[in-house]
Amino acid sequence: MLTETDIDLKPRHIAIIMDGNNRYGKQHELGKGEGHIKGKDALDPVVEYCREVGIEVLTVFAFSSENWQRPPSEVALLMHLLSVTISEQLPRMQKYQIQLRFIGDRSQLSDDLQAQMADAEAQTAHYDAMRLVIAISYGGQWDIAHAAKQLAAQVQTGQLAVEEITKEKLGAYVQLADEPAVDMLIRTGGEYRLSNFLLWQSAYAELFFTQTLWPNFSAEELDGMLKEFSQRQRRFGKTSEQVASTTTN
Ligand code: M2E
Repeated sequence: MLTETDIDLKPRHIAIIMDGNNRYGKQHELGKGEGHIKGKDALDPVVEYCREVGIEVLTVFAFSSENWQRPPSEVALLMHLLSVTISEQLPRMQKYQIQLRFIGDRSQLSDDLQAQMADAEAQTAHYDAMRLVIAISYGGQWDIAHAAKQLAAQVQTGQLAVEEITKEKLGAYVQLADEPAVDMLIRTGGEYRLSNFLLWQSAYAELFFTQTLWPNFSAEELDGMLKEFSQRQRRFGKTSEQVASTTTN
């Protein structure tokens, strides 16, 4: 686990692309979709670890805007699992005092799921040990276009001049504008892509990729990544000469 001396070098906001559920299912000869069920349970120890070490925000990619193009049976299963997971997570959120938030295009989701999400957010709104953000029907390009639309509407009504548009103004309308920027982005499952996740929010994130399929990912592996993160941050604050001149960085 993390040591005291690492404490100022840990990320405030970790984002995870939880990839590899289907490949895990195939490797273990599970039925169709059962990899996602395994994947659902892999999140719990990661959440507990993040809370334990004092991570402020953990954002996970549960369902992307591109996932709508998966086979209808898989989409249906994922929607069902999302609903089941929210119900399962609520008592855990209370136990650990974690606030649950959702980002993404909710208009694409069923009325029932939208209501369940709003209810979960309301029930956990006052918990302050950590924020767990679930990205559902989320895409980074959708997010930025959605923010641009808000500014465009202000221009249209004359509240805002075109010349006044800045990255700060646009950044105030992207999802999670009220949270610290992502400083550590992890992708499991062996692919080296961002897949349209938090594009704006991850502009300066340290990137971590692992071959581990999401259902096999663990708090131990995350702990190793946090140690690597703190070492990268130490190097970042120094010149290459300073790094070369120290034996223990
Ligand atoms: C998740 C959803 O692929 C998804 C299936 C459902 C579970 N899952 C993976 C999530 O990411 C909702 C909550 Cl509250 C927590 C995790």
